[in-house]
Amino acid sequence: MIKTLAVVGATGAVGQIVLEEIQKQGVQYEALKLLASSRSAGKTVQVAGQDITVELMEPAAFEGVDVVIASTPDEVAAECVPWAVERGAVVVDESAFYRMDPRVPLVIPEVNPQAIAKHQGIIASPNCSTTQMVVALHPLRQAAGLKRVVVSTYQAVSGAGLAAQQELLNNTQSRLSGQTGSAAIFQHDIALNLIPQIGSHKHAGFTSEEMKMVLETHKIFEDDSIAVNATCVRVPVLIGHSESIYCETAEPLELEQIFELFRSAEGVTLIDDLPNKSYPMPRDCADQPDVFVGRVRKDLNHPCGISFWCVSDNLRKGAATNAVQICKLLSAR
Ligand code: 2RA
Repeated sequence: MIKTLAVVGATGAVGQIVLEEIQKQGVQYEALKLLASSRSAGKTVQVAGQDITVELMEPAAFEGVDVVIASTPDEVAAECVPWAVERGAVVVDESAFYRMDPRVPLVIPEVNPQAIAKHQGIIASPNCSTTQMVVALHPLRQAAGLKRVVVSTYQAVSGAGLAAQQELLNNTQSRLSGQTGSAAIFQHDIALNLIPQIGSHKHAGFTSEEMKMVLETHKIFEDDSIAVNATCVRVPVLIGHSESIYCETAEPLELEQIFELFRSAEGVTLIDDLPNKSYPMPRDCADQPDVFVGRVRKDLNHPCGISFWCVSDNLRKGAATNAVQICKLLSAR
């Protein structure tokens, strides 16, 4: 049982789902504090039938707090997470700011729950596009090792926040009425379009989002030898990131073994029936906690090559659900 649990960024898109997941996953706490910036402080939020007033996120607000779940932009996390840690709290942070810090475990409870034992006050939750890919690859890697991954993502606009969802809706309406949409949040008009850029240029022609998929995968699996190659694309979908994943295991697996591994993997749901047009699609996977896998095939030319399609709600398993699962792990210790 956690004595005082604080949710930072409680009024944001992910923060609201964090509050829902805390109840759904049955996280036990004595007191719940909601913290946010001055824009949202003073608002009232209903949690489990109770009205809670959002308090201003400032250093003193973390006095007496035991566990924090923080869903904020990187620059806010850089400032406020140390306020909580200095006052003795353990922070589950969803931003990218601390993910690659060697003192900070990067945790997906289905994959590397043991890593939380090494925390020094901060535990990071991975990027949404990494999380769903790693959850899906984990059973294959456990059974047959993992040498190489080539992934192309089809990422929903909600990964860029609530205003980005509105931009897609407004721009689609503009396009349908023959006008040009604006590009305030995205690099180009996203309506009826695809944008092969998420984040900024980071390394050797790869974007920051693509490099997150490489580096975070290495850190979670504790194996820098896995060759990961990512292309990240923004698509005009509201919720649910999709990924076309090709991987090569170290040992060959039979197709039926691969199906069985996906069927029995924790946090994975297999939907694979091509003749009956059954496979995961983002609209069906929204509001679901799992990582969905389908279109599973063996490479026609390589005995260890496997292709599959992977979809997950980026705001849930990609963010809030994973963070609350980490919080549950912490409170069980
Ligand atoms: C996105 N992965 O989809 C990012 C959010 N962390 O924009």
